[in-house]
Amino acid sequence: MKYLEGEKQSLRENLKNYFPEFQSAFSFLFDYRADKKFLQDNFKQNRIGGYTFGFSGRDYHQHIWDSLESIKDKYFKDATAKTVCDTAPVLDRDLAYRCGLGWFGKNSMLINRHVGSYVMIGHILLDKKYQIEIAPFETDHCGQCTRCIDACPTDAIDPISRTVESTKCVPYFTIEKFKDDSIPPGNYQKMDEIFGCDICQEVCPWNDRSFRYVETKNYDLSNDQQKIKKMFLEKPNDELKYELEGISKKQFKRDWKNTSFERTGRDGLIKNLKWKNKKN
Ligand code: B12
Ligand code: SF4
Ligand code: SF4
Repeated sequence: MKYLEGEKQSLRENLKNYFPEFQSAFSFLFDYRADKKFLQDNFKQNRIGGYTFGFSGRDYHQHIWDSLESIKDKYFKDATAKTVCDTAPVLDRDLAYRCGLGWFGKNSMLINRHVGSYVMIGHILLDKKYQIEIAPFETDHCGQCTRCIDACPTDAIDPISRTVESTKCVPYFTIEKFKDDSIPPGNYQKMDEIFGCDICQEVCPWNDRSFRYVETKNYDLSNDQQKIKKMFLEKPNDELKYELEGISKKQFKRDWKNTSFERTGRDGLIKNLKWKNKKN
């Protein structure tokens, strides 16, 4: 992934390389997941990464940057600050771990005891230190469980190092490698996933909200979610591919502006679907 290489790589080695005034960070988890019934009701034909749907159908970056900016304006007016989520040369999981917000699961996700792993991570980096109590590092709560390793359809999780081999991971193939049409990993052709993958999270007991005390939200769909559902989740693969081929790149860009699908664009999605069609 180009955005992790070269200069970005050395920036990520130390927060001060990216933000020289750095003194402290506040780390936040943005919970986006619904319960099983909600998924069954909505993910009918195809499945997409939950984060594409969970922030009312909007691209999560904008939502999180806006939230962090308003927290910054309210509580950190007197400091020089940077609000970051995903795209900055910052190890988001590592920083959240250092803030005591969770441990690294065997699937490499940051898991929080109270909300599980269906969270996106954002931070406010500051040029001041604050006198607050810092949560201790979270201990590992995976125990002997191997559910995520067993369930991964492409054997992307290395059980020894507890890391994910990106090139085998479905989100890499479907979202990052959107211009390169080489052979997809493992069982991709047989999977329902067309954009991202949540399988190693779905099987994780820490995300099983049916017996955990996580608040259930009101799951009325927003207009953007309805639109995503109608376009991507209800149609058989060949029908969806045919429809996408009938839309120009520009039109697709206009239609799906401010959603996660902007990243791959029309062609990236067609590429993902092409492999599904080979199966038929
Ligand atoms: C590149 C990237 C990907 C790549 C590669 C992932 C990978 N294996 O690294 C691909 C495209 C495959 C991917 C997939 C997904 N991603 Co992604 N991705 C990133 C990104 C941009 C960089 C990750 C990175 O630097 N990886 C390099 C490795 C070395 O670092 P790491 O994964 O951050 O974490 C490891 C280290 O922190 C290490 N570690 C660090 N310090 C220490 C200390 C100790 C003591 C130990 C033991 C370990 C340890 O252990 C961790 C686990 O291996 C981050 C955003 C960011 N800026 O960090 C999001 C991020 C990791 N992705 C995220 C998400 C949500 C996903 C998906 C769920 C999306 C989806 N539904 O399709 C999948 C999950 C796949 C999986 N099981 O990991 C979230 C994770 C949230 C969470 N709760 O953990 C992040 C943090 C974005 C965000 N800001 O919220 N992603
Ligand atoms: S996201 Fe999917 S492909 Fe990647 S490690 Fe998890 S289960 Fe495997
Ligand atoms: S499924 Fe099991 S091993 Fe994998 S992250 Fe969850 S608790 Fe850990």
